[in-house]
Amino acid sequence: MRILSLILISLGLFISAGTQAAESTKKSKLKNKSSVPAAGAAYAKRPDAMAWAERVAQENQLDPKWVKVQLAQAKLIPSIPKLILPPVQVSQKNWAAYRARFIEPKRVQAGVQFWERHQTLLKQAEQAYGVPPWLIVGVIGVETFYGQHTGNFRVLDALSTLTFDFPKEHPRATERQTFFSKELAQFLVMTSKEKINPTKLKGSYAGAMGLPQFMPSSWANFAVDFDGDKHIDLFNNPADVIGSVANYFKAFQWQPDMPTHYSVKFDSTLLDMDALMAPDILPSFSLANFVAKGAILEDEALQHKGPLALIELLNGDAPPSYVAGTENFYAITRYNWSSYYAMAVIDLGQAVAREMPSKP
Ligand SMILES: [Ca+2]
Repeated sequence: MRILSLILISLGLFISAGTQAAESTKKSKLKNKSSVPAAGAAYAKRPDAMAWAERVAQENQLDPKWVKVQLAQAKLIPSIPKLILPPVQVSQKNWAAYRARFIEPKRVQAGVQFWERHQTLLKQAEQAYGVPPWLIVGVIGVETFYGQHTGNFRVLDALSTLTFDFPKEHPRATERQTFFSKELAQFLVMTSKEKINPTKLKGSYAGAMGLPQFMPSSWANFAVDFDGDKHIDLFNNPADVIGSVANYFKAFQWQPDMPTHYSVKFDSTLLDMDALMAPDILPSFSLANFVAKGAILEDEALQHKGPLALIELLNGDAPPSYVAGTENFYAITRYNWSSYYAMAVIDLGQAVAREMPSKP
């Protein structure tokens, strides 16, 4: 995500596993420099890489020779180990600033064009998976500006660097290195299956790919061939992109017709902020319990059946923003583990929906 910024990464909000956008947050900054990343030494001469190739080929029924030939072409990208480290200075989170980066006229306009161009596919995806167009449009807009920023790193180089040269000083080095080793294996499985030359695919510095920035494991588990041409292509095929994002949310329990969040105020005489904040973004409170702890809800929120979470979005020195998040809000955070990300996706999707000439 991926995935965008400073603020959130710094708090480790994006340092998650398995979701496409995770850890790709810094990519847009890099992209702006439009630089082709400098490549360092090749992995052809690294015994650890060749031993890895042998093992992974066996585990995944790949031809060991083919895997070695691919890895031999992979190169260390010196900037990536630095990018994956948590920043030294923790900057203050600022939802208003974060939001302004995504909900802006050019991105909204690109969203309107995307929606109009793919209206039929978006409707088909809603019928097949129960996931509304605005959500798919919001995700693809936040992730890659509708395909404008899909990443400049060769995925093979990025994942090899994070597998064989993961920075040891990272606080969760072993866990993260293992994660990327599995992603590299999945990447080779996917390219072998699709008969794609692995050196040809580009993505984020963390290996997130295509319009929806799927990591290889997400590609393996959630990507779908939505146009039935026997291939899954998340780089060039809008049907596969739209179907795959919808399928991802269905897999993470998106519930049709449930709102993502409600506005919330507080009753200072009842307010138990510590209790309300304790479960973080995980919906844990019944409506009655939520209200008993000092939350004030209105209108349709009072009819809500499922559990709720109090979502806090910091605004730098200004007062925080709060909403009552539902299970659908939580589902969006499974794409990228951040409430700021989820809220940006929702706001962008809704902003695009409002600008659609024929109201969807
Ligand atoms: Ca397809």
